[in-house]
Amino acid sequence: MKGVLFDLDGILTDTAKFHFAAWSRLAQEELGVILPAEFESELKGVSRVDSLVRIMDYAGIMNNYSPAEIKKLANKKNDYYVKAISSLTRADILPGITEFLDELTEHQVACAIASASKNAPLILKNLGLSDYFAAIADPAKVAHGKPAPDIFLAAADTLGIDPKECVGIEDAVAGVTAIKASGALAIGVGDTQELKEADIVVPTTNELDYKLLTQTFAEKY
Ligand code: G16
Ligand code: MG
Repeated sequence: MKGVLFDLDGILTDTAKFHFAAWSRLAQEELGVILPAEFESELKGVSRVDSLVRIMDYAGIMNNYSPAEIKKLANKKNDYYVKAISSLTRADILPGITEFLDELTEHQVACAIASASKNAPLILKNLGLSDYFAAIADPAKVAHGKPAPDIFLAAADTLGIDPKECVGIEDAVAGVTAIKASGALAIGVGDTQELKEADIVVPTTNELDYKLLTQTFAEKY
């Protein structure tokens, strides 16, 4: 195992609540729609514009908006979201993550970010985690979002490591599918049943450690 490819939202910090709050505000103010709570998990790992398309689809108003209007609405949501994440600090890092990153650094395992979020650099900076990552794959440069493998392939490529020598870590079903399709080993964080496609699932980020990764890797290959 030479590299670890990290999803960001739901693995390093919990931004799903901020995404949901921003979408809820936009949906209510601009579209006159109240979003049901299920949307919080449904939009995990889904790109910004695709999230808006899903919301409009749900509201049955997809055909009422031009591509330019969709872009404008997506930008508005992002303004709300960026304002919310500006208050993130080290205290918002999920349990065990800093210790896990320290361990990986100690063992000279390269780390990269494979997130659908265009705000990943800003989030890492606010959490004080930027220095741990040798690369942040740019979601604007990949053709297909998760569950396609593109962002994980791009992250491994920026590290200069074969995806087969990498482990990917994800909390979303689409993300686990993307990791498996890239050829990397998949670690799921969350519900075992929901993330059953992963090579191994742990309930929380606190259970992530170097030994678990190397053991799972050794069992697999
Ligand atoms: C994240 C979130 C999604 C969000 C997407 C795009 O993906 O889980 O809810 O819509 O990024 O974010 P942004 O609007 O900031 O570009 P991931 O892959 O980090 O879980
Ligand atoms: Mg995620």
